[in-house]
Amino acid sequence: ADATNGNGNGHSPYLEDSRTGLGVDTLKRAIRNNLFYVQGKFPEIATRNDYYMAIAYAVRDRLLQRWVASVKQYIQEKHRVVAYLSAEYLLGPHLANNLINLGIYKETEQACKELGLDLEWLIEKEVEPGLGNGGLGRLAACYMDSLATLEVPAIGYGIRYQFGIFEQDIRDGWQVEDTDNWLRRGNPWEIARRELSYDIKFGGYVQTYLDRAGKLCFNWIPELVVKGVAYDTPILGYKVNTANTLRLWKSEAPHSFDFQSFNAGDYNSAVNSKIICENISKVLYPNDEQIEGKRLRLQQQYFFVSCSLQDMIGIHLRQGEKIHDFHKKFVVQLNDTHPAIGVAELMRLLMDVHQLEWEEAWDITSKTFAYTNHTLLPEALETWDLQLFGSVLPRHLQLIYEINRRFVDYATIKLYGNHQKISSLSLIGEGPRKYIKMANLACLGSFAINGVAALHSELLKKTVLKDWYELMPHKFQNKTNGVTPRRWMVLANPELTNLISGKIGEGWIKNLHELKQLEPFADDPEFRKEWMQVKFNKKKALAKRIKKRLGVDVDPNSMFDILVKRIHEYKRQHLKVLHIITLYNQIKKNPSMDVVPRTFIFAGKAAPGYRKAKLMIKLINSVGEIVNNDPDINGRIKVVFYPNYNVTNAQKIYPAADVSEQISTAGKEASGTGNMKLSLNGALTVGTLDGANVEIRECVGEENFFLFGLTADEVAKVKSEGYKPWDYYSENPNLKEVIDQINSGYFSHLDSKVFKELTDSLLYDDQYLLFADYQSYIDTQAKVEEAFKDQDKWARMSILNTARMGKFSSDRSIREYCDEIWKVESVPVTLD
Ligand code: CGF
Repeated sequence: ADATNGNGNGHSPYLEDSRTGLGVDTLKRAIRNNLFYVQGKFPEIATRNDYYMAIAYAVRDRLLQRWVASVKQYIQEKHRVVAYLSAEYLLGPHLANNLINLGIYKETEQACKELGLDLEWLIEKEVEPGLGNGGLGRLAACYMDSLATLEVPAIGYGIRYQFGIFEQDIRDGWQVEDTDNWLRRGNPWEIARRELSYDIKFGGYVQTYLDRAGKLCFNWIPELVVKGVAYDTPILGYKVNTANTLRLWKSEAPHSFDFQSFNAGDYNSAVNSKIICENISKVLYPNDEQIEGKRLRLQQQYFFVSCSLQDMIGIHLRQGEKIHDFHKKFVVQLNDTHPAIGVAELMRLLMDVHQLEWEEAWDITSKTFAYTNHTLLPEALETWDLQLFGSVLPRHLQLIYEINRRFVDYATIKLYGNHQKISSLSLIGEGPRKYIKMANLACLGSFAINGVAALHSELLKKTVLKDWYELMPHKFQNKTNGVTPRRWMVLANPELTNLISGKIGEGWIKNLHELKQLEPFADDPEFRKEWMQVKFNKKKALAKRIKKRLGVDVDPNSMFDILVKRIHEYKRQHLKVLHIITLYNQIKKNPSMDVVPRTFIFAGKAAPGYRKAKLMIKLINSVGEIVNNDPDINGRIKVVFYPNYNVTNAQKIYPAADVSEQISTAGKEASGTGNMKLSLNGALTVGTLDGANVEIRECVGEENFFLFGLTADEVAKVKSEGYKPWDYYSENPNLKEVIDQINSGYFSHLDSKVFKELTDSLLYDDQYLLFADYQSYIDTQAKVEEAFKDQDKWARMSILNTARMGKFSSDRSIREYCDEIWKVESVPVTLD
């Protein structure tokens, strides 16, 4: 097979298959028609965006047939449905993905060509919907893809943020943020369902009264009512007819204008309520693994959860079913605790709106929800100040008190006398200020609780959810994360896709375990050559982008050593910097030394309020400035910080990686999913035994993985024995030299204060044990360098990495969720 443009066994994932009934000519006509009828343009005056829109609408039309058929069939046949509740969906651009899943990439490319257009150039025009921060939101997007591909009836519910994750620029080495106005040119992939809206209450107070039968009733009189309007995006599976719905809620004022105030001459308050309502879905909070105890954030969470539950109940009742059977129709997955308020909201809806008694309402609720935990950082577990909570959701505060009262009664009997445990399990935290513990609400209200990698799920049971595990062990499960091979291989790396399919066919795209069949080709010198040629081409393409974006020349023959993810102390980007400076010092002392040329590529966003993370970005850029321009180094090592890491950029970076850096402190990263995408694209991992690294290493073989650092148990032990980073610093001359150099201002134009906050935190605290792992990391990097010198051996290891990644498809994860938690089945959709 031709590595760059062949299509293997005559099959290509880009070739239209017979079901779609689409040919090049029809597509051309559709594009021309859309340009005229939708954009109101003709070729002479059409812009690049006009053509992008014309193609997008042509493709959307092809999706709609499948979408309508899916909805119709689900309604008629009344299947059990998964509702995935997530405050974030990091979808990435739609066009290319939909072309691949429809199987019409090649046809569309040809149609464009015949119209004098370059499809790739138009694809690049798409502004991605960045409605997520990082791993958690991207996981939700991969899961939506797999649910549809596996033909499982599912609805994704979330928020249609007007502004997604900020755009990052780097100025003078510092991160600067700009708003992400992703809707500025319109969004051809969504359909506004204005007829589908719900009223959401906030604030106010609760009236209590007895009804005629003497039953105690509650009437929530809100201070504010907001309207949630549904915006639907079809999510098509790969070469199936299933197109599921991603339903995102936009907040609006129930009446767009307060005419009473306006007529009374009070223009400000007339528009004020509109602004307050619209603010709720205005912007995504840019924090990953950090809690933001802000009123608006709580309002966002409640807003989308209430809209979604009301919507589900509506669907259920419209199908002629009884409210009592709600949990048989829907299983609701809580993606982290952000939607955990759903537990109290479903109780409210069942009791206050649908008049069920407490016992039955609780029975239904606790059979409906399942909860995925994504973090081991205790500080990232969400809590809400009780007073704030009560002022936003007074009725829910009452319900939570009552849920808790009943639970504490139960726990008191079960855990007789163990007050400490009972208070740790309580939904309400005591202290100078009381607070609501959302993880506890999620654990209590869910029938299943899962971690996202084997190690993470084990550690949950021993640490942050220990008491829950001891009380309710039957609820605990593990569901190791996965990534969709459609976006992360077929779309991001068509060259490798074709090379692989040329040898083993295309089955692996839907059944990633089939990649195993590649293993024997690792021994084929010709295949190894082709494999490395694809890698080289991808590195060349990335080098070109780096040059264009940053003006830095990087050599595609050098080792591309890649560390891309959110910037966080526990992810230890600064450990990588310590390695780079160590290497720099070695070369400075011995300029003629034989060193493998390396390009260190970083990318990632820091939460705007996270000072140390922003300082880490500045450090990377400052070191780059010195290293890249030092004549003694002579280009042998280069440091690049690629700005604005998002799905679009990730698709360009992963395929070009030789080395994947997964260097978090063991016991801190729940799973990681970048580690999977990089390894799938043939990168070799340098990693700690953390998150899913553990399972990746098991699968690819320890000889194809560069392990370093303390284990999670060792980390705990070192800490409990009184960790003293200063000792490591004073006893390791290379480490000392590096830290002193940073502190001397060597990388900051002799300003010795710039990085002091960072170096002080390492010297006197070093929560994430960089110093303890430093030497092991340096030694392992020397092994990486040695291995890279033998390119043929490296190629073998790289092929085996890809070949053994079968487990890490999100299809496998979703299958497990379906079988072991959700109890839902595939429903193949038929087209009329
Ligand atoms: O979720 C994360 C990521 N930061 O979004 N967590 N949260 N919260 C974890 O840190 C990752 O390890 C994990 O892969 C991801 C998705 O589960």
